[in-house]
Amino acid sequence: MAAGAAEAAGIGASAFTLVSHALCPYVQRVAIALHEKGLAFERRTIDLAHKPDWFLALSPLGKTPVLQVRGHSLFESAVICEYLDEIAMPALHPQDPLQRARHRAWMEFGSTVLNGIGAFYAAPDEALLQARAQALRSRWVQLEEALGEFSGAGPYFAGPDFGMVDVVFGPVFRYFDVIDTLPGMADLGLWRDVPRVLHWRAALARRASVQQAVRADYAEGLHAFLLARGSALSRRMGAGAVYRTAPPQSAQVPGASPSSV
Ligand SMILES: N[C@@H](CCC(=O)N[C@@H](CS)C(=O)NCC(=O)O)C(=O)O
Repeated sequence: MAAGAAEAAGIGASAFTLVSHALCPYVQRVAIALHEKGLAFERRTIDLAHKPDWFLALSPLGKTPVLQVRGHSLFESAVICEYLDEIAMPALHPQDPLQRARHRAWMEFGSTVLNGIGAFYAAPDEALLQARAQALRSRWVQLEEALGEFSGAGPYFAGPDFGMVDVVFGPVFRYFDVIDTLPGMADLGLWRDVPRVLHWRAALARRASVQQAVRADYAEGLHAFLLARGSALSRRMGAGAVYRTAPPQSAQVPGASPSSV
């Protein structure tokens, strides 16, 4: 990265700067991992609908997150999380290479679930919305089975210790803290007969690192984002709907309208 771009980005005062978008689940992964490691960091939040030049100079794919470390720009959230796991304790991956590979595979599964969530909230009509909801439900059923194998008495993916698969799924489940409140969602039966997944989701929602990965106005920002999609879900929400369960606690609401977050 050019030094000028770093200056424009305000990077340099702390060892880690996380270039963020307020709703991005991949950014949240990095924020959670940094918090779990006790590593202080600064945030630089951008509007993905209007990507600044300094950001495009840092991010080869034009995506958040970017983690700025000693003048270097790291991109791709999984890569960044793996890096953080190599430089600071506590370890978020198992020691055993085979188990570690299995956990990485479930991290990748988490990325596929995020794509499924994006497809769900962008579904153009009711038929597709319902089909994509059922596709998501199938993912929860797969996770229910995986938890039976990995989690034991829980509460996390691999038992008592919080790990990298938990880092990935904290942001996945957070979407549903808003989505579950939307009209007609209960009828879709998304969470029927997946008690282990629900137990896991609740444990992740209580984790300080997961809670602190977003701003206080996240729920309101996500609600506004979903409402603006022009999708079947937006129409269910209704024009002019205001999110009331989690009133805004911070002044800045994201102005970004990327196609997905
Ligand atoms: N594989 C990437 C995905 C990152 C990603 O898709 N970020 C979204 C926001 S959540 C983004 O920057 N989108 C802007 C764009 O694609 O133009 C990662 O894990 O970091």
